[in-house]
Amino acid sequence: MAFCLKDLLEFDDIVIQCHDNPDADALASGFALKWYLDKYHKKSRFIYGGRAPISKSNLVLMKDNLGIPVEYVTELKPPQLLVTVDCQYGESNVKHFDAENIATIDHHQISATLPAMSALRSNYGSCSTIIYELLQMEDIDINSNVDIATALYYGLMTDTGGFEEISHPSDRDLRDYAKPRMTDIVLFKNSNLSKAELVIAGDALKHAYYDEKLLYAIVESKPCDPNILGIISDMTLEVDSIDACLVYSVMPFGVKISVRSCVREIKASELAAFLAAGFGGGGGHLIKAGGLLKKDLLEKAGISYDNASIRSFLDDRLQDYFENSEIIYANNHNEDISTFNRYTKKELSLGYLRATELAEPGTKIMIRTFEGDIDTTIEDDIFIVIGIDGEVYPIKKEKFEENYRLSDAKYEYPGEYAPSVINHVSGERVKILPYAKSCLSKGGCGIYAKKLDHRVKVFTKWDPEKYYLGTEGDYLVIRTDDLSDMYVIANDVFQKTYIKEQ
Ligand SMILES: [Mn+2]
Repeated sequence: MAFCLKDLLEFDDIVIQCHDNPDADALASGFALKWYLDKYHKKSRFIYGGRAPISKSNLVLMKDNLGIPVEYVTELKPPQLLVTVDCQYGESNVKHFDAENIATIDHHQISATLPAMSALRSNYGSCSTIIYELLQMEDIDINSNVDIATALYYGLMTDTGGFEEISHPSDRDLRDYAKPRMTDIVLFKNSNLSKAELVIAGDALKHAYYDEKLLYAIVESKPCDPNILGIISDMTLEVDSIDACLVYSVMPFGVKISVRSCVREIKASELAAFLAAGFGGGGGHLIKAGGLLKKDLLEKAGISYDNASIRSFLDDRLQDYFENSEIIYANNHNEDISTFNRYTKKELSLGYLRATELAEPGTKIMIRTFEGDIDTTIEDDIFIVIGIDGEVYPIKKEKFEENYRLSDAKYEYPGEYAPSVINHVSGERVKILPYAKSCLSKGGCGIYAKKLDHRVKVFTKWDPEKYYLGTEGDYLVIRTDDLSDMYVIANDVFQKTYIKEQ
């Protein structure tokens, strides 16, 4: 059974703990969780340990204005249950307290074994988003308490660089759903930086390293608020001879990174994910992205946690990224297909529904999926197809009938984020899975494909703005009936979708 908040109600003596040096996301998460426990008259406390109580002005304001009952403690009588939020028990930035039982709610990469009671969603932008979803599962509306809505919104905002680095649809759901007190948000936002931090930004920029050949910059900043990193990277990217930059800071708990790119050959989100792969997580958008490499995971991999080692590690990763990526512009590219094999598409079981089941024809809607938001208009002849990985796309009736046939089998959704549709007129949100039925894709379409042994970015003839990334193990694919139609298919999707021709 998946973890839900009700599980916590089994206990009577509960302590919620967030990481040392709490940030807004940690404060918001603990605050909302305590609010939930209070509703059920459970005795609970919200605490944190570490070197010192919070002093950053935006956090002090947040605590005071929203009435967050958080306590700085140095000792704790072992509670019956300790719930860690925005962190995991036993991590180096989480002060150790004994407890009879442990639960964890966190959005970072797993650093050790998780307790049985845990909600860990590593690809979420904030822990606030997880708490929002867990509350929603219990039918509790965060907007019924404006202090809670404000805290969760601000928690997500600060953990995703002012929403610029959001990538998960659940994060977009919280951003769009929450109704915060905007005067507070504006106030917190403008109390974010101290004069000392502005000096840190200046110092960091003074010592920027520029790679004149590969046109990137790397900047180390002293430990500071992650927002400062975003400000430094925004400024660095504006330099005329810079295409991309990495700004980082070695914090007590991990290396915070901020990545920017202004060329189509580098997606900031992908570069951030690449730099953090195996050590934490990174993501965001084409131009702006961020991430975290956790101290515990770096040390586990034998990288010593001092500034010089971190720098040379990041330097190597960047060099690797820039030197070992092949770029293909499908429009004027001649691939030697003699090294490719021929494959045929298998018949696949998918889901579909008619768009008119969701709203009246003519209604403008937004389909929210794992890959992003798609705007479209409901029409009589529009079908919505749900692919093998849960990806969702609209398709014309004609195309649907040509490429798919209906099936009587019960539809089962394969993805993790249940796609929904937002009606732009009424603002209403409709889950689409209850309407989904089964269909089969007709097989037969032939391709040439080759397994990749290096990183490749393909600009297809359809979209010259954005590339498709293939890494080792993925497949480079060319249509047999159009050799200029090249793209990349991820290894797992390829195995599920294609079969080698005899
Ligand atoms: Mn967080």
